Amino acid sequence: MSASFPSQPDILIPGPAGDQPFRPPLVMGILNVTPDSFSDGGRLGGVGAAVAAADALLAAGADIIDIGGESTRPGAAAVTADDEIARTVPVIKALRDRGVTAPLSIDTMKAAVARAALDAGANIVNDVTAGTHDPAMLPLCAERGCVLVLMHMRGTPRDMQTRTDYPDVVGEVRDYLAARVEAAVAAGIARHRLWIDPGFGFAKLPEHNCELVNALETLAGLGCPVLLGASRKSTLGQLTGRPVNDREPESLAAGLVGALKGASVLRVHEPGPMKRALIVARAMTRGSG
Ligand code: PMM
Repeated sequence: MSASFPSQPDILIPGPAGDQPFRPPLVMGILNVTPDSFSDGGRLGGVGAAVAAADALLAAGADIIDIGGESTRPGAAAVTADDEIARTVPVIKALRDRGVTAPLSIDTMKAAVARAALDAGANIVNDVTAGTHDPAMLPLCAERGCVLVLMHMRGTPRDMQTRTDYPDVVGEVRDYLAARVEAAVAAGIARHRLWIDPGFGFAKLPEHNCELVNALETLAGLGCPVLLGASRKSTLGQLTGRPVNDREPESLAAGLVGALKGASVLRVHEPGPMKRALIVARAMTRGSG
Protein backbone atom coordinates (compact mmCIF):
# COMPACT_ATOMS: atom_id res chain seq x y z
CA MET A 1 0.00 0.00 0.00
CA SER A 2 1.27 3.47 -0.77
CA ALA A 3 1.39 5.06 2.69
CA SER A 4 -0.10 8.38 1.70
CA PHE A 5 -3.47 9.87 0.88
CA PRO A 6 -4.06 9.98 -2.87
CA SER A 7 -4.32 13.61 -3.92
CA GLN A 8 -7.93 14.46 -4.63
CA PRO A 9 -9.74 17.63 -5.63
CA ASP A 10 -12.06 19.33 -3.15
CA ILE A 11 -15.58 17.90 -3.09
CA LEU A 12 -18.34 20.41 -3.80
CA ILE A 13 -21.58 19.97 -1.88
CA PRO A 14 -24.53 22.22 -2.74
CA GLY A 15 -25.84 24.33 0.14
CA PRO A 16 -28.14 27.30 0.67
CA ALA A 17 -25.32 29.72 -0.28
CA GLY A 18 -24.13 27.75 -3.30
CA ASP A 19 -21.51 25.03 -3.54
CA GLN A 20 -19.35 24.51 -0.46
CA PRO A 21 -15.88 22.98 -0.97
CA PHE A 22 -14.70 20.19 1.36
CA ARG A 23 -11.21 18.73 1.47
CA PRO A 24 -11.32 14.92 1.41
CA PRO A 25 -11.37 12.60 3.21
CA LEU A 26 -14.66 13.74 4.73
CA VAL A 27 -16.26 12.09 7.73
CA MET A 28 -19.98 11.34 7.56
CA GLY A 29 -21.60 10.71 10.96
CA ILE A 30 -24.41 8.16 11.09
CA LEU A 31 -27.74 9.14 12.64
CA ASN A 32 -30.17 6.22 12.55
CA VAL A 33 -33.68 7.29 13.53
CA THR A 34 -35.26 3.85 13.54
CA PRO A 35 -37.43 2.63 16.43
CA ASP A 36 -34.55 0.64 17.88
CA SER A 37 -32.19 3.65 17.83
CA PHE A 38 -34.29 6.14 19.85
CA SER A 39 -36.85 5.09 22.42
CA ASP A 40 -39.86 6.50 20.60
CA GLY A 41 -38.65 6.05 17.09
CA GLY A 42 -38.47 9.60 15.76
CA ARG A 43 -41.92 10.66 16.98
CA LEU A 44 -42.21 14.08 18.58
CA GLY A 45 -40.20 13.42 21.75
CA GLY A 46 -37.63 11.49 19.74
CA VAL A 47 -36.77 14.53 17.63
CA GLY A 48 -35.00 16.14 20.58
CA ALA A 49 -32.93 13.04 21.20
CA ALA A 50 -32.05 12.75 17.51
CA VAL A 51 -31.08 16.44 17.30
CA ALA A 52 -28.90 16.05 20.39
CA ALA A 53 -27.23 13.03 18.78
CA ALA A 54 -26.64 15.05 15.59
CA ASP A 55 -25.16 17.90 17.64
CA ALA A 56 -22.79 15.43 19.28
CA LEU A 57 -21.71 14.05 15.89
CA LEU A 58 -21.02 17.59 14.61
CA ALA A 59 -19.19 18.60 17.80
CA ALA A 60 -16.99 15.52 17.38
CA GLY A 61 -16.03 16.76 13.90
CA ALA A 62 -18.45 15.13 11.47
CA ASP A 63 -18.50 17.01 8.15
CA ILE A 64 -21.85 15.51 7.10
CA ILE A 65 -24.74 13.84 8.96
CA ASP A 66 -26.40 10.85 7.26
CA ILE A 67 -29.96 10.44 8.53
CA GLY A 68 -31.73 7.12 7.98
CA GLY A 69 -35.26 6.01 8.92
CA GLU A 70 -35.14 2.47 7.50
CA SER A 71 -32.73 -0.17 8.73
CA THR A 72 -30.75 -1.81 5.92
CA ARG A 73 -29.29 -4.52 8.16
CA PRO A 74 -29.49 -8.02 6.68
CA GLY A 75 -33.04 -9.33 7.06
CA ALA A 76 -34.50 -6.01 8.32
CA ALA A 77 -38.22 -5.41 7.71
CA ALA A 78 -39.35 -2.82 5.12
CA VAL A 79 -41.06 0.38 6.27
CA THR A 80 -43.50 2.67 4.43
CA ALA A 81 -42.47 6.02 2.94
CA ASP A 82 -44.82 7.78 5.39
CA ASP A 83 -43.11 6.14 8.36
CA GLU A 84 -39.68 7.01 7.02
CA ILE A 85 -40.72 10.62 6.43
CA ALA A 86 -42.22 10.87 9.93
CA ARG A 87 -38.95 9.63 11.42
CA THR A 88 -36.45 11.68 9.41
CA VAL A 89 -38.00 14.94 8.16
CA PRO A 90 -38.74 16.50 11.58
CA VAL A 91 -35.09 15.91 12.52
CA ILE A 92 -33.81 17.59 9.32
CA LYS A 93 -36.21 20.53 9.83
CA ALA A 94 -35.18 20.90 13.47
CA LEU A 95 -31.48 20.92 12.56
CA ARG A 96 -31.98 23.57 9.87
CA ASP A 97 -34.25 25.64 12.17
CA ARG A 98 -31.44 25.66 14.74
CA GLY A 99 -29.04 27.04 12.15
CA VAL A 100 -27.06 23.86 11.43
CA THR A 101 -25.38 24.49 8.06
CA ALA A 102 -23.48 21.20 7.69
CA PRO A 103 -24.50 19.05 4.71
CA LEU A 104 -27.29 16.63 5.63
CA SER A 105 -27.76 13.34 3.81
CA ILE A 106 -30.94 11.27 3.67
CA ASP A 107 -30.35 7.51 3.62
CA THR A 108 -33.31 6.20 1.64
CA MET A 109 -34.22 4.18 -1.44
CA LYS A 110 -37.60 5.93 -1.85
CA ALA A 111 -38.00 9.08 -3.97
CA ALA A 112 -40.93 10.32 -1.84
CA VAL A 113 -38.72 10.25 1.25
CA ALA A 114 -35.81 11.88 -0.59
CA ARG A 115 -38.12 14.63 -1.91
CA ALA A 116 -39.49 15.42 1.57
CA ALA A 117 -35.97 15.40 3.04
CA LEU A 118 -34.64 17.71 0.30
CA ASP A 119 -37.60 20.05 0.88
CA ALA A 120 -36.69 20.11 4.58
CA GLY A 121 -33.06 21.02 3.86
CA ALA A 122 -31.10 17.86 3.02
CA ASN A 123 -28.37 18.24 0.36
CA ILE A 124 -27.38 14.62 -0.30
CA VAL A 125 -29.43 11.52 -1.18
CA ASN A 126 -27.78 8.27 -0.10
CA ASP A 127 -29.48 5.42 -1.98
CA VAL A 128 -28.19 1.92 -1.20
CA THR A 129 -29.94 0.69 -4.37
CA ALA A 130 -28.19 3.26 -6.62
CA GLY A 131 -31.53 4.47 -7.96
CA THR A 132 -32.70 1.00 -9.03
CA HIS A 133 -35.45 0.56 -6.40
CA ASP A 134 -37.50 3.63 -7.30
CA PRO A 135 -37.65 4.86 -10.93
CA ALA A 136 -38.45 8.37 -9.67
CA MET A 137 -35.14 8.67 -7.78
CA LEU A 138 -32.76 9.66 -10.61
CA PRO A 139 -35.15 12.25 -12.16
CA LEU A 140 -35.74 13.76 -8.70
CA CYS A 141 -32.01 14.14 -8.03
CA ALA A 142 -31.50 15.59 -11.52
CA GLU A 143 -34.22 18.18 -10.90
CA ARG A 144 -32.92 19.14 -7.45
CA GLY A 145 -29.18 19.23 -8.21
CA CYS A 146 -28.34 17.37 -5.00
CA VAL A 147 -25.47 14.93 -4.48
CA LEU A 148 -26.49 11.30 -5.04
CA VAL A 149 -24.63 8.35 -3.52
CA LEU A 150 -24.78 5.23 -5.72
CA MET A 151 -24.07 2.04 -3.78
CA HIS A 152 -23.51 -1.53 -4.98
CA MET A 153 -25.76 -4.27 -3.61
CA ARG A 154 -27.37 -7.41 -4.98
CA GLY A 155 -31.03 -8.07 -4.23
CA THR A 156 -32.53 -6.26 -1.24
CA PRO A 157 -31.44 -5.98 2.41
CA ARG A 158 -33.95 -8.82 3.02
CA ASP A 159 -32.28 -11.38 0.75
CA MET A 160 -28.84 -9.95 -0.04
CA GLN A 161 -26.82 -12.36 2.13
CA THR A 162 -28.04 -15.29 0.01
CA ARG A 163 -26.45 -13.68 -3.06
CA THR A 164 -22.74 -13.68 -2.32
CA ASP A 165 -21.23 -15.76 -5.14
CA TYR A 166 -18.75 -13.64 -7.11
CA PRO A 167 -16.26 -14.84 -9.73
CA ASP A 168 -14.69 -11.33 -9.62
CA VAL A 169 -16.13 -9.07 -6.94
CA VAL A 170 -14.00 -6.01 -7.78
CA GLY A 171 -14.80 -6.25 -11.50
CA GLU A 172 -18.52 -6.68 -10.87
CA VAL A 173 -18.73 -3.79 -8.42
CA ARG A 174 -16.68 -1.53 -10.70
CA ASP A 175 -18.81 -2.36 -13.77
CA TYR A 176 -22.07 -1.97 -11.82
CA LEU A 177 -21.09 1.41 -10.41
CA ALA A 178 -19.82 2.61 -13.80
CA ALA A 179 -23.17 1.62 -15.34
CA ARG A 180 -25.14 3.35 -12.58
CA VAL A 181 -23.07 6.52 -13.02
CA GLU A 182 -23.92 6.50 -16.74
CA ALA A 183 -27.63 5.88 -15.97
CA ALA A 184 -27.61 8.81 -13.53
CA VAL A 185 -25.87 11.09 -16.04
CA ALA A 186 -28.36 10.00 -18.73
CA ALA A 187 -31.16 10.98 -16.33
CA GLY A 188 -29.69 14.49 -16.15
CA ILE A 189 -27.57 14.38 -12.97
CA ALA A 190 -24.28 16.26 -13.25
CA ARG A 191 -21.35 13.85 -13.04
CA HIS A 192 -19.67 15.86 -10.28
CA ARG A 193 -22.77 15.35 -8.09
CA LEU A 194 -22.33 11.54 -8.08
CA TRP A 195 -20.50 9.58 -5.36
CA ILE A 196 -19.97 5.82 -5.57
CA ASP A 197 -19.83 3.19 -2.82
CA PRO A 198 -18.76 -0.49 -2.96
CA GLY A 199 -21.48 -1.41 -0.42
CA PHE A 200 -19.33 -2.93 2.33
CA GLY A 201 -21.44 -5.69 3.92
CA PHE A 202 -24.20 -5.61 1.27
CA ALA A 203 -24.50 -9.02 -0.43
CA LYS A 204 -20.85 -9.77 0.37
CA LEU A 205 -18.79 -12.14 2.46
CA PRO A 206 -15.95 -10.86 4.66
CA GLU A 207 -13.36 -11.75 2.02
CA HIS A 208 -15.27 -9.74 -0.59
CA ASN A 209 -15.46 -6.72 1.71
CA CYS A 210 -11.72 -6.88 2.42
CA GLU A 211 -10.87 -7.31 -1.25
CA LEU A 212 -13.01 -4.30 -2.16
CA VAL A 213 -11.37 -2.03 0.40
CA ASN A 214 -7.98 -3.15 -0.89
CA ALA A 215 -9.15 -2.27 -4.42
CA LEU A 216 -10.73 1.13 -3.71
CA GLU A 217 -8.18 2.75 -6.03
CA THR A 218 -9.82 0.86 -8.89
CA LEU A 219 -13.21 2.33 -7.98
CA ALA A 220 -11.74 5.81 -7.46
CA GLY A 221 -10.46 5.46 -11.03
CA LEU A 222 -14.07 5.85 -12.21
CA GLY A 223 -13.68 9.55 -11.40
CA CYS A 224 -16.33 9.97 -8.69
CA PRO A 225 -15.66 10.41 -4.97
CA VAL A 226 -15.77 7.01 -3.22
CA LEU A 227 -17.75 6.59 0.00
CA LEU A 228 -16.87 3.73 2.36
CA GLY A 229 -19.20 2.53 5.13
CA ALA A 230 -17.40 -0.17 7.11
CA SER A 231 -18.04 1.18 10.63
CA ARG A 232 -19.00 -1.56 13.15
CA LYS A 233 -20.02 -3.99 10.41
CA SER A 234 -20.08 -7.74 10.97
CA THR A 235 -17.04 -8.40 8.76
CA LEU A 236 -14.99 -6.44 11.32
CA GLY A 237 -16.48 -8.54 14.12
CA GLN A 238 -15.66 -11.71 12.24
CA LEU A 239 -12.04 -10.63 11.96
CA THR A 240 -11.56 -9.91 15.69
CA GLY A 241 -14.43 -11.71 17.43
CA ARG A 242 -15.76 -8.47 18.95
CA PRO A 243 -19.49 -7.62 19.35
CA VAL A 244 -21.07 -4.70 17.47
CA ASN A 245 -20.79 -2.27 20.39
CA ASP A 246 -17.05 -2.93 20.73
CA ARG A 247 -15.65 -2.45 17.23
CA GLU A 248 -14.20 1.06 17.34
CA PRO A 249 -10.53 0.12 16.75
CA GLU A 250 -11.65 -2.17 13.91
CA SER A 251 -13.75 0.67 12.42
CA LEU A 252 -10.83 3.10 12.63
CA ALA A 253 -8.49 0.65 10.94
CA ALA A 254 -10.98 0.04 8.11
CA GLY A 255 -11.55 3.78 7.68
CA LEU A 256 -7.83 4.58 7.60
CA VAL A 257 -7.01 1.86 5.09
CA GLY A 258 -9.99 3.03 3.03
CA ALA A 259 -8.78 6.64 3.05
CA LEU A 260 -5.24 5.62 2.11
CA LYS A 261 -6.70 3.58 -0.76
CA GLY A 262 -8.66 6.53 -2.10
CA ALA A 263 -11.96 6.79 -0.20
CA SER A 264 -13.17 10.40 -0.12
CA VAL A 265 -15.97 9.99 2.42
CA LEU A 266 -15.97 7.70 5.47
CA ARG A 267 -19.40 6.85 6.92
CA VAL A 268 -18.87 6.20 10.63
CA HIS A 269 -20.65 5.98 13.97
CA GLU A 270 -17.82 7.75 15.86
CA PRO A 271 -16.59 10.76 13.84
CA GLY A 272 -14.31 12.09 16.60
CA PRO A 273 -11.84 9.18 16.70
CA MET A 274 -11.95 8.88 12.89
CA LYS A 275 -11.08 12.58 12.44
CA ARG A 276 -8.24 12.31 14.95
CA ALA A 277 -6.85 9.19 13.30
CA LEU A 278 -6.95 10.93 9.90
CA ILE A 279 -5.07 13.97 11.26
CA VAL A 280 -2.26 11.75 12.56
CA ALA A 281 -2.12 9.67 9.38
CA ARG A 282 -2.01 12.80 7.25
CA ALA A 283 0.79 14.34 9.32
CA MET A 284 2.85 11.15 9.12
CA THR A 285 2.47 10.63 5.39
CA ARG A 286 3.00 14.21 4.24
CA GLY A 287 5.43 14.32 1.38
CA SER A 288 5.41 10.56 0.73
CA GLY A 289 3.73 8.56 -1.97
N1 PMM B 1 -24.41 1.04 5.32
C1 PMM B 1 -25.55 1.06 6.02
C2 PMM B 1 -26.57 1.97 5.73
N2 PMM B 1 -26.42 2.86 4.72
N3 PMM B 1 -25.13 3.76 2.99
C3 PMM B 1 -24.01 3.75 2.25
N4 PMM B 1 -23.87 4.64 1.23
N5 PMM B 1 -23.00 2.88 2.49
C4 PMM B 1 -23.06 1.96 3.50
O1 PMM B 1 -22.11 1.17 3.65
C5 PMM B 1 -24.24 1.93 4.29
C6 PMM B 1 -25.27 2.87 4.00
C7 PMM B 1 -25.76 0.07 7.12
O2 PMM B 1 -25.00 0.44 8.22
P1 PMM B 1 -25.63 0.88 9.64
O3 PMM B 1 -26.72 -0.12 9.92
O4 PMM B 1 -24.48 0.79 10.57
O5 PMM B 1 -26.14 2.28 9.47
